[in-house]
Amino acid sequence: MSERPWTWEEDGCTVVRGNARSAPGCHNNCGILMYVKDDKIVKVEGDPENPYNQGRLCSRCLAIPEYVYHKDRLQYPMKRVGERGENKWERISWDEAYDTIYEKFTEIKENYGPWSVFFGQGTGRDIHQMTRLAYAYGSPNEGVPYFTGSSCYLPRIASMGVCLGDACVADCSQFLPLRYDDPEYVVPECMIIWGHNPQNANADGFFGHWVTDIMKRGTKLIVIDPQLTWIAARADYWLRIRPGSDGALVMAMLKVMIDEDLYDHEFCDRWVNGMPELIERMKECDFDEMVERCWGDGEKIKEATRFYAKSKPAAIQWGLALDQFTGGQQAAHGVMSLWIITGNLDVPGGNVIGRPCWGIAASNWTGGWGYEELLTQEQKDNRLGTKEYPLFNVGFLNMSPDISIQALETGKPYEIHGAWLQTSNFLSGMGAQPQRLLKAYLKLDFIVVVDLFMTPTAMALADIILPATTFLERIGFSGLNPYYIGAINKAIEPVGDTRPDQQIMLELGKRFNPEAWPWDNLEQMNDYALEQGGFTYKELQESVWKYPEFEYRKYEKGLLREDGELGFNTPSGKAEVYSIIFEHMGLDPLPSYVEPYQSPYSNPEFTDEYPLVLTTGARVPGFFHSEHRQINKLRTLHPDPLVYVHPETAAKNGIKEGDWIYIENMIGKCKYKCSFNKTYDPRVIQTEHGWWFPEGKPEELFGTFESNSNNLIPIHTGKSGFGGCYKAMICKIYKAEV
Ligand SMILES: Nc1nc2c(c(=O)[nH]1)N[C@H]1C(S)=C(S)[C@@H](COP(=O)(O)OP(=O)(O)OC[C@H]3O[C@@H](n4cnc5c(=O)[nH]c(N)nc54)[C@H](O)[C@@H]3O)O[C@H]1N2
Ligand SMILES: Nc1nc2c(c(=O)[nH]1)N[C@H]1C(S)=C(S)[C@@H](COP(=O)(O)OP(=O)(O)OC[C@H]3O[C@@H](n4cnc5c(=O)[nH]c(N)nc54)[C@H](O)[C@@H]3O)O[C@H]1N2
Ligand SMILES: [Mo]
Repeated sequence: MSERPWTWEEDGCTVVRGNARSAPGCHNNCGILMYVKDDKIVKVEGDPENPYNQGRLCSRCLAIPEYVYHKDRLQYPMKRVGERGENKWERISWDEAYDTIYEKFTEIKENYGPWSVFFGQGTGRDIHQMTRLAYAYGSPNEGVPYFTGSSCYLPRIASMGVCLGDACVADCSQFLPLRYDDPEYVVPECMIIWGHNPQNANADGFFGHWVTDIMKRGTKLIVIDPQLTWIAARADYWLRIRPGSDGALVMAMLKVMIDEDLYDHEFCDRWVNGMPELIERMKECDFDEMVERCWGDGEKIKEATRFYAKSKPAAIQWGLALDQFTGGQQAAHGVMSLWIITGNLDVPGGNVIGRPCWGIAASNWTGGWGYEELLTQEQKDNRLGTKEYPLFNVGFLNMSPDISIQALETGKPYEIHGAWLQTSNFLSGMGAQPQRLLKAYLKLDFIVVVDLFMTPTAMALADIILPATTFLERIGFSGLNPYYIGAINKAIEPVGDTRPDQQIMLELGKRFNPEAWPWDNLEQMNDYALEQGGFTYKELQESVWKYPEFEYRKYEKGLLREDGELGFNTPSGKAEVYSIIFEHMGLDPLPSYVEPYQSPYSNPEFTDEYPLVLTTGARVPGFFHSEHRQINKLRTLHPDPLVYVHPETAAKNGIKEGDWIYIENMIGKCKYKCSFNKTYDPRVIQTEHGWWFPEGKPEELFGTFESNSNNLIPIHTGKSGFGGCYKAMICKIYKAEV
């Protein structure tokens, strides 16, 4: 709570305080001051009093006035009048749009069953109502039905859910409104940053600058990354490994922990399930082989492991890399075992357990709002992937993307006929083998896209496009993080004839099942959701943010289990380095190393032709996935799609810095501009992701297949159904003709 009001007058402007949210896409809820004159956003600033970001904002938020008033923003609903992809559209009213959607989706339901419509979304946007919309219609198939391996955070969430019963995050005091000044907080002595670039990404509700904040207070870093990032350059240890081999590194580290007796016996005896089995597994593990596999330096790995193990407390902040190879789930199990066996679990400055504030889940990660009461058993049974991949049943209500793609392509177990696509431009960003996905989606009878811009996906597939608003044009509450709930306070009226996503779902939801949507407007719907916290939207609006009570060491206080017993919400009641659930599912119950699907070791026969290891998608500051390419302020700083190549590797292939090059493998090829980076192993390259060219031709889908490294990424997941190949493929490079 702040002493200042939520709105005031300043220099001829009305200042509205709020918390940022989507659109545009972002994983954060930064405190923001929006300056409004004549119902127009003039500028935004970070709110210095907000404990989350303490006044700081990134370039994307600062560029928001350009985004809100961009000439390309969709202004009204449209229907397609030419062929798909022909760029022929006609303006329609909201009523006509809703009527058509109701009619077409009802027809599909009657002919093929409601499960034949997918409800697909992107990452971290503020649309948790979409599950309810899907369920009100009768479809259990909600999630990311084009994102092989659910390759973002869900593999880690699933592993934590199974082994810990909860999700953990590195503690930078973010649960405490007093932050670093709270006497209960302890600054970690050591933090491992694993496959993650906090300053560029601010991923999953973890604000990157917190790492710099704790470094100023003494924390020393170990960074695990194939490139020397800004943060790696400031670390005590930078472990440069081969992309996709993180599982080998973590096995080597666990081996050191066990062999050198560096783990916390007292904690393990009381709270950990499976230490004897882990010790046994480590006897079989060959340290040198693991080091060789990850292209690491054995001595440095030993030193770094000792440093982490001896630091009290110590935290691990991990990133996307662990989700994006097929052995990611097993590697994640290994990484979390590090923080478990060192006793850095749910202690100040360690890896702490976070749950939705007051149980109010505004997160769209795992689906669920209305699942129990709105779906029939038959509908639930038709959720795709639950039989093939039982891990989708443990706390997860999403469909499996890989089985969804199979259903699209083969009609098995049943045919798919329609799709509601809200917040995803998957042909440019999420989708591996995007041209294969395009072909599969073109078979559908009816597709609705809800977005703010005419994206390649909307252009290629939409039969109806609905224009959504930014967060400045609506009310709501932010709840993607487990630390606090912040008000999304409307600063201006919607631009043109756009509507908030939440209102669109409320209005359409009412058509499918009025009883499931008993609210007259967004404020009532928000009040309903916030009821559990004991406050209304109006109260939240005025206080701008509210923090729930927070406690460390919840397992010692009986706060994690429904039965009120001490311990963790797992079958053994303990933190499971040996997972009883994985064992039941026929998955490896212990951490292990799984070689990526395609690599110099799994397919040595390809190394002559494709000698380089390819990783993709390291975040750049000005773009969120495929967004912001039309925002001049940001694009000027980063005009072209870049591939990062070691100068020696470039020279060997006759390539100079700034040349356009082809990157190619057995799946496909793409074209990027070469940028030198000496910090990679010469055998490794990295591309950016999410590129399309809004300035390009709509009928050519804005060139989105040209510089799209997903052309080289197969649709292929791991044994558990989690983890794709985005950060571990093989390839070759050569100069492109100009
Ligand atoms: N090669 C490679 N590919 C990757 C990755 C990688 O590392 N490498 N990363 C992957 C990861 S981790 C993820 S999560 C995916 C992300 O993939 P997506 O989440 O699908 O991201 P975008 O492609 O940007 O598509 C988002 C679309 O939603 C629109 N949008 C933004 N906010 C809102 C909103 O509030 N409402 C509505 N209606 N629309 C909105 C945007 O304009 C944009 O068109 O990409 C994945 N793709
Ligand atoms: N500006 C911006 N911010 C974003 C996004 C965005 O598109 N733009 N996307 C958001 C989303 S959805 C996500 S999931 C997060 C992701 O954010 P992060 O978790 O930070 O993930 P990346 O930036 O993809 O990769 C992080 C680091 O991993 C390294 N890396 C690549 N391959 C490997 C590997 O195999 N092993 C290891 N150990 N490291 C590897 C890369 O070089 C990079 O420095 O960012 C979120 N924030
Ligand atoms: Mo992501």
